[in-house]
Amino acid sequence: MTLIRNIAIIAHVDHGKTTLVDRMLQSTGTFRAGQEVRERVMDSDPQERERGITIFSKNAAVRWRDPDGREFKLNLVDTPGHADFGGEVERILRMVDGVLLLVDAFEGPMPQTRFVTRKALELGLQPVVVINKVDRADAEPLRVHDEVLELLMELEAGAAQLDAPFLYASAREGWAGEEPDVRDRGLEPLFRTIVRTVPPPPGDPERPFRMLVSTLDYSPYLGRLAIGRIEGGHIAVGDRVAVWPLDEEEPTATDRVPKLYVFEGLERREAESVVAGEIAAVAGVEGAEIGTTLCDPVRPGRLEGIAVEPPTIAVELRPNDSPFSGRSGRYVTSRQIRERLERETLSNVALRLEPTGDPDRFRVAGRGELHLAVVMESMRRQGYEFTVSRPEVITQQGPEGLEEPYEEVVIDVPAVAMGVVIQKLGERRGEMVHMSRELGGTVRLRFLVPSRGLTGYRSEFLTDTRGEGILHRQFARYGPWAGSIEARRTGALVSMTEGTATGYALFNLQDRGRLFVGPGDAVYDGMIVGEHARENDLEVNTIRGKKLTNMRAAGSDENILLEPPREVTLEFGLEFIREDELVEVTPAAIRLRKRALTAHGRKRDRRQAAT
Ligand SMILES: Nc1nc2c(ncn2[C@@H]2O[C@H](COP(=O)(O)OP(=O)(O)OP(=O)(O)O)[C@@H](O)[C@H]2O)c(=O)[nH]1
Ligand SMILES: [Mg+2]
Repeated sequence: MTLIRNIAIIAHVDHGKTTLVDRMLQSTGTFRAGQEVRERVMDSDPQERERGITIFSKNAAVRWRDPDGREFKLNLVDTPGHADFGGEVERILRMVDGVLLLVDAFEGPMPQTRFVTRKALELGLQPVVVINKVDRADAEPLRVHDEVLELLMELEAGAAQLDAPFLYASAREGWAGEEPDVRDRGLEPLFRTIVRTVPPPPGDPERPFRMLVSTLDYSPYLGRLAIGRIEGGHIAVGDRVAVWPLDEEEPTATDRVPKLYVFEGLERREAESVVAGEIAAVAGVEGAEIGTTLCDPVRPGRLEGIAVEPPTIAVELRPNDSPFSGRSGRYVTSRQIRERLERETLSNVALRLEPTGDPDRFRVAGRGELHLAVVMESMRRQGYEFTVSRPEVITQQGPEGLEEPYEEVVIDVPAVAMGVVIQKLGERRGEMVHMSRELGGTVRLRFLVPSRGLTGYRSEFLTDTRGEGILHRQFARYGPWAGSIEARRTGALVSMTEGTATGYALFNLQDRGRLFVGPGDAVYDGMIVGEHARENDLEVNTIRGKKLTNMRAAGSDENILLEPPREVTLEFGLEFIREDELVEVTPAAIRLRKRALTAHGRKRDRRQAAT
């Protein structure tokens, strides 16, 4: 029988999880000799590669032999570290029996380190602490060791958890050791520590079959695959299984299993049967959503579900009604948008689709702007078209009145930029809760800031710190409504005509503010073509050409020096727009617009806003 260990790799963003998985795959011979393998091979989604971060949790598996010749199969789950994707970590923790907790040897525990550690400890999972990036010139592994220990105590780790082994590693260089200077044994010390520390999965193969669905995947031939750890019994191809959703009193359906898989390296390998302890992918079971239990239909039983923190911000999606609607999108109707969003919520467990009372409006709630932006970006790439409103925080009624989400913000800045950061976050109703000593010329500041106050702050922060600051934010808790917070201070440059923007017209506009369109771009009445340097909106003409009578300057268009327009991305749009503005999302372009598409309508909106 194979000896199995199921582990998740958890950490704050960028602390090296996916890189470590690369090395674990390589050092166990998962790749053929000479095979070209790109870096961070688990980050296989196009948006993951473009953004350089992990977005979805994913499974892989390696085999390792201990010095006594016993073979272990390690099921690994790589997870995202960005705070917006915390739901991806929460949903897979029920699939594992231990975690590799990675912590950067310079940065130390960060907000998301605390979040994922708390979740793992609460589920009773055994940690193995890996202080990573010890190769960094500024690494301080011993300081970080103490900080992690403090974190474990603060989070009230159990006795065994507090006793977690600490390893020092460089994922990039492919080594780990019990001491920071033991660098010549590859990852052997890591594998050895894992099999020694992480308990084998529980689960009696003689008991009735039970599996909690933690991940959904799709196969072009078989449709949905339900992935989870088998907690009892076994399952074989051809077996009947029952589906028991969390909120039902009994199983709602049974289905026959046409195919079964287990993980091997980066692939899924077909299996005839799978027993308790192993992570399986079960094909062909209708209604197997994340959090439902698959079980023996004769002796059914339900497993405890997956707990996921609630969303904190929401946007409204609607069909695109701009004059350019349908130019590039294939799916443009509210029914198509609704179906796509409903499908998304099946696997994106932290995303909620809420009714609005209007069949053409969909309220989509998530854990942060990036969480929502990634969903919308993938819809756009699949051919969907729609408009999105400004993100609003989700408030709640507390014992003392209205409450809104607050975030913990950790900032590393050069000491000289400290003043402006403290001032700006103060204006945004942030409160500084901690300031730590300088490390290599930078200071670490910790704030508690209403989420609302952080909208649009990141770009200001980068300017204020000349790109040298690092900012991390993480939902902390709900707190009292902080009162009014000033939103964007600048107005919009609004096109008052439909047509094609000309270099001449744009040249004459560019000292009014920052432009979002370039010559040749199509514009329409009500489209936002730039940010006005002043507070009010300015209606502008971007399509006017040079008068033909002006002969002397004719041809001088080539001499026009136009600054390149600001690229409008989804994230930028969501941060930028005000209440009376929308982001238009289409496969070909992302545009910003006023809600009102006529000058008259915009005037009316302004009057309404003023009263
Ligand atoms: N110096 C150094 N850099 C490392 C090490 N491990 C990873 N990195 C670098 O750190 C960056 C982030 O690495 P990833 O493996 O993507 O980090 P991650 O934890 O998977 O990030 P997310 O999944 O987005 O949370 C990359 O540029 C890596 O090359 C290491 O041991 N030493
Ligand atoms: Mg990663």
